[in-house]
Amino acid sequence: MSERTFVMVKPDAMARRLLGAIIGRYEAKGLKLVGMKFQVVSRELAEQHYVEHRDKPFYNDLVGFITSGPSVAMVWEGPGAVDMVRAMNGVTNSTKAAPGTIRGDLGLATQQNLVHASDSLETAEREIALYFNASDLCEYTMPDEGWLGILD
Ligand code: FUP
Repeated sequence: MSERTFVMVKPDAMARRLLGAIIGRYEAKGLKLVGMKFQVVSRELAEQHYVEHRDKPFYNDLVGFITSGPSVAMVWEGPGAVDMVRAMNGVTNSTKAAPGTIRGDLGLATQQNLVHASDSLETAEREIALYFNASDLCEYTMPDEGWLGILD
C-alpha cells in the first residue's frame, strides 16, 4: 500500500554536501517526493520532534545538533515507504549500519547519522504535520507510476 514517510537530511549531511547523494537514493529507488522544506529548525520544533527522547541523557545534545545548521525536511511516498526508507537509512549507530545503507556507506557516528525517517505510519503522520501544512504537499502522478507497478 502506498504510504507517506517523513525524512530529514540532518545538518551533518548538509555540512558534508551529501544532500544530492542522499536524495538520489530515494529517487532512484522509485519513491515520489511530495514535500520538501529547507530550514534551520527552531529549538521549539526540535523539542517537539524529539519529545519521546526528552528524558534521555543525549536529548540536549541531540536538540543542539539538529538546530545547529540547515536541514532538509521531506515527505516521500511509495509502497511500504515507512519501513523501506528505514531500511535504506540503516540502523541508528552508523558504525553498525550495513554497507549499502546511507548510514553504513556514508557515516561513522550515532548522533551525526545523516538522516532521520519515521518509524511507523502513526509517527509519519505526526512528523509530517509538525513540519508541513497540508498545502505544502504536492499531489501529482509520476509518468512511470502505471507501468512500473509503483501504484498498488
Ligand atoms: P532513529 O530511529 O534511528 O532515528 O533513532 P532513535 O529514535 O533511537 O534516536 C533518535 C536520534 O537520537 C538518532 F538519530 C541519534 C540520536 N541518538 C543519540 O544521539 N545518542 C544515542 O545514544 C541514541 C540516539
